[in-house]
Amino acid sequence: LGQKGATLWMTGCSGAGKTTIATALEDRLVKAYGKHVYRLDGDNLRTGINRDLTFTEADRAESVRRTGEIATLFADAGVITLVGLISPYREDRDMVRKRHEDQGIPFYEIFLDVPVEELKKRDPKGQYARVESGELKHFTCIDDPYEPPLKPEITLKTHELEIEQSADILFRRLEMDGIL
Ligand code: GGZ
Repeated sequence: LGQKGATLWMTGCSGAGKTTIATALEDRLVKAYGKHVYRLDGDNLRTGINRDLTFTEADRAESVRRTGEIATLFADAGVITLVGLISPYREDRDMVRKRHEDQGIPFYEIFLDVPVEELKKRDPKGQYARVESGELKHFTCIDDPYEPPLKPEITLKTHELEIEQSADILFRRLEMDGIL
């Protein structure tokens, strides 16, 4: 009864395109199917529900856990949730996957696979320059770990695709799987 929810979990370094692609996909889902879609973005959540969390390994784990729990609640309400979180640790992401599997909620781990050299070139917020100058430390994918997914449902090399192409790959996968 009602519409089925799902979670699309986008993981990857800062600037890989998590927010951009989620926004493009949201647009398509709403326009084509009038779907209830919600975006949960790491940096937005950090101003509210995760405002008590820093960038230590333990706090990143807690941020992933909370975001995963929120996504399962939304799925229960029939919402397709698009998560954009660096979520650098495999173990944390696997835990979220398990929580979805246990509740029978479709879960897609989407790896935004972009070479660091490309990220430094993009640097939309000047973060990588700040890391370079030593102003910012323990930055993921530079001097803090990022563990790439071993078996992501989908890998997007966003530097080789247009934004709309990436969104389309995800859109078609959801159609094919009967989520839409
Ligand atoms: C990684 C950091 C850090 C450190 C601040 N490492 O691209 P941005 O800059 O504007 O957005 C990024 C955001 C990452 O938050 P997440 O919640 O997605 O990360 S995690 O899942 O690892 O908890 C980044 C900014 O925060 N930022 N310091 N040290 N990103």
